[in-house]
Amino acid sequence: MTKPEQDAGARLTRRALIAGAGGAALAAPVLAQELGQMIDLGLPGGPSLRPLTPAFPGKGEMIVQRIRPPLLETPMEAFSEGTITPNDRMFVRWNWDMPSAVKAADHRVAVGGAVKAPLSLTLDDIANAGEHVEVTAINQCAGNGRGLSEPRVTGTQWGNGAMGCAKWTGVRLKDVLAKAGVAAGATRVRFAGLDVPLTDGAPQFIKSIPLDIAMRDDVLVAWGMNGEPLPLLHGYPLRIVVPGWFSTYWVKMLSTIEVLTGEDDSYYVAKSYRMPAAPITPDDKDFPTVSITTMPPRAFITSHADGAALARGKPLALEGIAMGGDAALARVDLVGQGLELPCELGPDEGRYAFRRWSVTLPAVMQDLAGIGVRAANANGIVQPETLVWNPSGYARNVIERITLRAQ
Ligand SMILES: Nc1nc2c(c(=O)[nH]1)N[C@H]1C(S)=C(S)[C@@H](COP(=O)(O)O)O[C@H]1N2
Ligand SMILES: [Mo]
Repeated sequence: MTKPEQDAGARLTRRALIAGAGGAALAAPVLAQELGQMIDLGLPGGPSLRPLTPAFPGKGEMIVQRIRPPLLETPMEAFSEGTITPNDRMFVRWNWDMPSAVKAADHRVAVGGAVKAPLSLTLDDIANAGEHVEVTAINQCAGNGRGLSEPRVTGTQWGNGAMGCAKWTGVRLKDVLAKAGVAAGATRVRFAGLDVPLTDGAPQFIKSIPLDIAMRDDVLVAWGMNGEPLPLLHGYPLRIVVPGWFSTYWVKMLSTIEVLTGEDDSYYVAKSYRMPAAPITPDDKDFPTVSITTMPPRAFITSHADGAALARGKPLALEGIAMGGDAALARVDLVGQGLELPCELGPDEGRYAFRRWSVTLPAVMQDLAGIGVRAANANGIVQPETLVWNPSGYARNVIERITLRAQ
């Protein structure tokens, strides 16, 4: 009997990337049968196994959460060295179908709404809109790690690999807005991309940010990712980058910039990507919600997976990555087993980047159960001991714990 996923896979297009000066395109099918070995994401609600495949264009080994529209998760092992996530290991998330080709010469960005002069900008116009800026920033899905929620929540059952850090190059959004001239009464700036809903009547994926955030010096209309043109899967030719904010706002394949007056009542702002305004219990039904916006601090052990061995009687060197979220990382402590040990921090590559941490424990004689790392940021936000549960598993930042076995 054929599994439903295989039926879906057989209809698909092989995501072989053809990128050139003229644009980027995807061609030929990624078939479900091409998917490789399975990886266990350790999701408590199960099913926990996912296929690993290098078959997506421009991608190394990625965890397949969904083939189309693509949802690809980065295996944690990709975070074990350095702070930059290579383009071929960056997670991928599309809500709706993405175009399989974009021609650079034909691409236009409409700038409209509450502006003095509506514009239709070419890629050259965007590139000439202002100073070229590079920002190193973490791209993290608001639902990163939601598959680890207990009780289980709805949405893509991500492990912790829906995150990555890249160097983004572009112009300031405020310089692009200045070309059109923001009109009096402007409140928010909304973005749309080239992707369209797969089902009739479903809302388009459009997102907006408050005007003061849009005017920040580090909020970009970006075309570069780690020194290369944005890959198609990551939004060729242009995407929004809002450092410190969850990447749901980082609209890919940017085609429209719309200045709003008043609130944004569109689906993905007013109805979705929201969490309880104050902590709730899983039984609570009616509660006020707020949009998810800024990222809280998080830290991960990358040198050892859960259940890995440690050498009894030898010093144990642990290391990993951490992020401050929307503020600089202030510290990382190893916690658990009655420990509270400050970790050494690696080079600072900017407040929105991953930063490495390391710590060495003296001779360890037994299993280390439930150890973890706790990050704190410059705003005094510290990772909590217990999960702040919410129905969509957004903004997870509970201390992640592992157990190491003495051998
Ligand atoms: N046009 C467009 N942009 C989008 C999305 C989308 O569905 N369409 N998804 C958003 C979400 S929810 C996430 S998590 C990030 C993922 O970025 P990446 O695929 O480059 O990792 O893109 C954001 N930008
Ligand atoms: Mo996301």
